[in-house]
Amino acid sequence: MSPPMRSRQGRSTGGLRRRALLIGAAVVLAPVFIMVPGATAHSSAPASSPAPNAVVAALPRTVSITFGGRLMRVVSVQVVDRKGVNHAISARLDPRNAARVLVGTNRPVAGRYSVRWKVMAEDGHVQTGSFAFRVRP
Ligand SMILES: [Cu+2]
Repeated sequence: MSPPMRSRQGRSTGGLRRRALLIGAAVVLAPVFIMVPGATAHSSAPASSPAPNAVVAALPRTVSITFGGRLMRVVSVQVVDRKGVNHAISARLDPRNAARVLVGTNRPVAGRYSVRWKVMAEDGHVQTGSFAFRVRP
């Protein structure tokens, strides 16, 4: 009768220790898991319209860039033609989607455009990048 009791006691002590270790690990790992969603805001290759390397019939009045996470603000966006002329006249966060930047353009010409963006992610990190598309003559 006494050996099984001892072994039961031993198991329960081991279980408690294991539980304490698991709780300790959870406390240590929690900040890592909390930081993961912020990391997804860092998208080095965001989706855009026009898409990177697209060939379109005309320069859209609005170029949009969609990131992997919410942004705090737009720092700057340029839509530059081959001659170095900037065709962006405005750049703002989409009021319906804080992960999207809407860029207003004017004076369209045919040719290659470079979109150079600089944004601040929700966690305060500034990111830059660029992509290009072409407008058919
Ligand atoms: Cu960040």
